[in-house]
Amino acid sequence: MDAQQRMDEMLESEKIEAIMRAARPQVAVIGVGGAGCNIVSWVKEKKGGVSGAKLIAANTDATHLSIVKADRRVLLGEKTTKGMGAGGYPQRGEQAARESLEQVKKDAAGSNIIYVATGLGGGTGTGASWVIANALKPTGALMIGVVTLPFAVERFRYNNAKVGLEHLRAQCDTVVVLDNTKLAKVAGDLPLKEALGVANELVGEFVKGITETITTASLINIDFADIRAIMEKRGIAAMGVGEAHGDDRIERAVQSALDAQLLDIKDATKAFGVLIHVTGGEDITLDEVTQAGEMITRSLPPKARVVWGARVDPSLQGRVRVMVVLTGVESTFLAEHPSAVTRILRARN
Ligand SMILES: Nc1nc2c(ncn2[C@@H]2O[C@H](COP(=O)(O)OP(=O)(O)OP(=O)(O)O)[C@@H](O)[C@H]2O)c(=O)[nH]1
Ligand SMILES: [Mg+2]
Repeated sequence: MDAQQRMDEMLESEKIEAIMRAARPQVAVIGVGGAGCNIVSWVKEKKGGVSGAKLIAANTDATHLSIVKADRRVLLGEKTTKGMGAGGYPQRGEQAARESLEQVKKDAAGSNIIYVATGLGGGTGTGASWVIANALKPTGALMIGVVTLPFAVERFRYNNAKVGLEHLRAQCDTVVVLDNTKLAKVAGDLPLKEALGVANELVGEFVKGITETITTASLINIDFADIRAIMEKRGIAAMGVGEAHGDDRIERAVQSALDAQLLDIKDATKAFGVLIHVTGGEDITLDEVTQAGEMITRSLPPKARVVWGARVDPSLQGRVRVMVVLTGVESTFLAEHPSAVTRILRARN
């Protein structure tokens, strides 16, 4: 190879690198309220962040915010709540968010995918998350809400959570809903603090797994266009996760992802799109990934649109993890407990 050829090749690879960088979607994860900030913090601390994503923690509670790990921290509504939290009042969370929208917009600027993560039921997350999603909507980013529902013992928070979910659904392309009560059951009736940790981990894994399958070279990559196709304007999504090791690990992981009561199987047959995400240690094989895809698609309606990706995570050595996200499903929570807002909207139609 002569000098000229080497030069040409160098220029070409620089060009490819530059185009790749420009084509890679920018991602922002905004954790809102106590739970949302804990989720962001979990990802940052336990997982070293998300490659290609900015982690933003937003809360009205200054004390909590001071211990949160994130790339950016935003104190919401300094005047409204004086750094003392929204005290369980979503209206206060809403007002606090409005006061601080410029800062949030600045921090999330240039993002193509925005995740808004929150625990519904309190004041800040419930009131501020949809206001933030609404303010960022004009950027044209794909807006994905990821929320947990209150525990059964927090029944008094159900109505707030319902109203918050309805508002957020109206502002997001898709809202992935996880029920804290079901989550705790699947996790084996752990004490509250540990059950919350499991919830944070699950939401964190969802955000990190999917984002990195788009932004970094993976075993099987997912395109931004694929994600858009199944998430854009799809309403509610449900999610299941299964993990296994040893013999027939992939079958067992798929089975528990589909069995986990996190998913309502009645809804599964109505799903518009399915995202299958497989993670394994260095020893995972392409055969296993294919097998997972086949098993899951077999249990779904043939017209469902399927997107799948796979990634190696060396820390999973010997284990495989399968995550299934069903988009365009109905929320049993909203259907079973229509809130005042739903009743008013229904009466109007
Ligand atoms: N996944 C998860 N859920 C949590 C966590 N902490 C609380 N929750 C749930 O999230 C709901 C809202 O709680 P917080 O996030 O503390 O409330 P907030 O949004 O900060 O609202 P205020 O404190 O009233 O301003 C609770 O009712 C719980 O169901 C957590 O660390 N992780
Ligand atoms: Mg709080």
